Amino acid sequence: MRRAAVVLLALLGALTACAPVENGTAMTTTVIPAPVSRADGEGAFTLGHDTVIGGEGEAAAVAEYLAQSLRPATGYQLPVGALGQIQLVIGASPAPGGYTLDVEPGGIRIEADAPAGLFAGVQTLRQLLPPAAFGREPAQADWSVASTSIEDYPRFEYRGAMLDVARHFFAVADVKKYIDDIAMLKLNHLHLHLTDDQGWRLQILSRPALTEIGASTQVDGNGGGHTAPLYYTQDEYRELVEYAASRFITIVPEIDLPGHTNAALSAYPELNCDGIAPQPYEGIEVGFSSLCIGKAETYAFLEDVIGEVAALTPGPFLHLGGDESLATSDEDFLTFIARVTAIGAATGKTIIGWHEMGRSAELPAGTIGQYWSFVRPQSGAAEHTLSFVEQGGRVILSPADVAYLDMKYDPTTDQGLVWANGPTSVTESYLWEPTEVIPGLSEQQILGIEAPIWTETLRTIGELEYFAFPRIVSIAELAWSPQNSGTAGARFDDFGDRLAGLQPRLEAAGITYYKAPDVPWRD
Ligand code: TNX
Repeated sequence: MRRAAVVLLALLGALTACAPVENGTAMTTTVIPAPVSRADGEGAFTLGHDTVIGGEGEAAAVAEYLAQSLRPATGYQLPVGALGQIQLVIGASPAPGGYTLDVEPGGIRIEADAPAGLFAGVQTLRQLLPPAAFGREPAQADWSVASTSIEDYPRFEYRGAMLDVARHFFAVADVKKYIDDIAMLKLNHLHLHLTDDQGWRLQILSRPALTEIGASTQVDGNGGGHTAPLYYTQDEYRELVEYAASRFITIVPEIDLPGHTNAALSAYPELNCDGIAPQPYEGIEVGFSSLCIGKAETYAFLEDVIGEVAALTPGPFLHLGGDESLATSDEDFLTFIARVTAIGAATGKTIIGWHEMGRSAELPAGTIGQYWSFVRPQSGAAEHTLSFVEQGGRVILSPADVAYLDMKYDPTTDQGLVWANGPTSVTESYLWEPTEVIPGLSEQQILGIEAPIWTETLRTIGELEYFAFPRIVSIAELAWSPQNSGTAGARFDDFGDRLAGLQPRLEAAGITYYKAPDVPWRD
């Protein structure tokens, strides 16, 4: 059975190998997210047994990543040295975060002013190779890259995905796979929604009951299948931070406060105004829990938790939630937000909050707002979002009706939710313009775009991928590529074509995806 699968894979590899070659020259393949500019040349560079990948100093780790990504499929040794036919160079970038990539028959050169730019260039190069390059098994292919010259850089500096590990827990290996999936799309932040009513997923040494009690459940109980605990130890969290960093992805931890806190309230009775701990929660309602705003114990708790999370997290951001605090009075909410954001800012981190946090006029300077209303803002949402800008901050856009990956694709999709204006097709996920969402919010005030995936109905990495792909590709392109001024129809035709080009690569990479009817898939 296993052998048959390997033979089948090899055959598939041989078939796909023919695809990019026409009349002996490698055919142009498309890149997604679309690069800023590209001019194709004559001929092709072909990877072979003697290919060396060159990269010194800060370029060495990226060169090693490229070698590791290509060794399994090509079977070549691809040693990394100072000089190679594929050369990674720290030098100049066309713009921050960007790179240049030149492919000629004699060699390939990627240049950037920082390793993150080289890494983006490497992701482009992987897409210029035959699809089998994404596989983890030896494949037969003509490992050629058509001559081209690319200049590329991101439109927005923050390009994110969010994963809710609270409603359902995802093991370290699953999160690593998701990190690899998003790295391919040049996303550079992974926001982990670590706490909610249904579970507290990060060990806090000074508050052990948070995970001893608060991590005992998830939606629908523990599913019966979990033998390991439903949380990350601090070592496991560090492992995720490091793995993400090796893909130039910054982990953004979220501790959701003051609502969405039933798990914490069930672990520490003193956080409740009546001193009585509620039962752990396994449903999917929102808005029923709140920390007790008036108690000193609440702030002692927050000092402990926020101190540990900040110390564990090398990245600049700390997300403190603030959404859907429906069980907290307006007055209490404002008192709480001023206090908790001050505790957060005292750690040196930049605070991020869901847009409701903008109800407060006492945010630490530079606090970032994350907008999660619709492409046409619902009441109050635009105003609350602009409040962050008035207080010296910027905005991350996650409009729920286009960027929430947990929405159904259409009414027949198993699982998924529909509250955000009904199902979200791939077309809808792509055809919106970030600067048109909030009147008065300029391009410079937008830090970036993020695609959250909430997991009330999603249990496995395959299910996550199925809901994410291909809509996360839309979000990644909106975050990276220059604004395209064509008509909606022309823009989606161009995007759909390139998405179809990604299909054999997703398959080679073992990424589960939805064969959406609005995409012109090639098979
Ligand atoms: C809204 S968006 C939520 C989450 C849910 C999600 C489901 C936001 C800040 N809160 O609590 O999981 O909808 O799509």
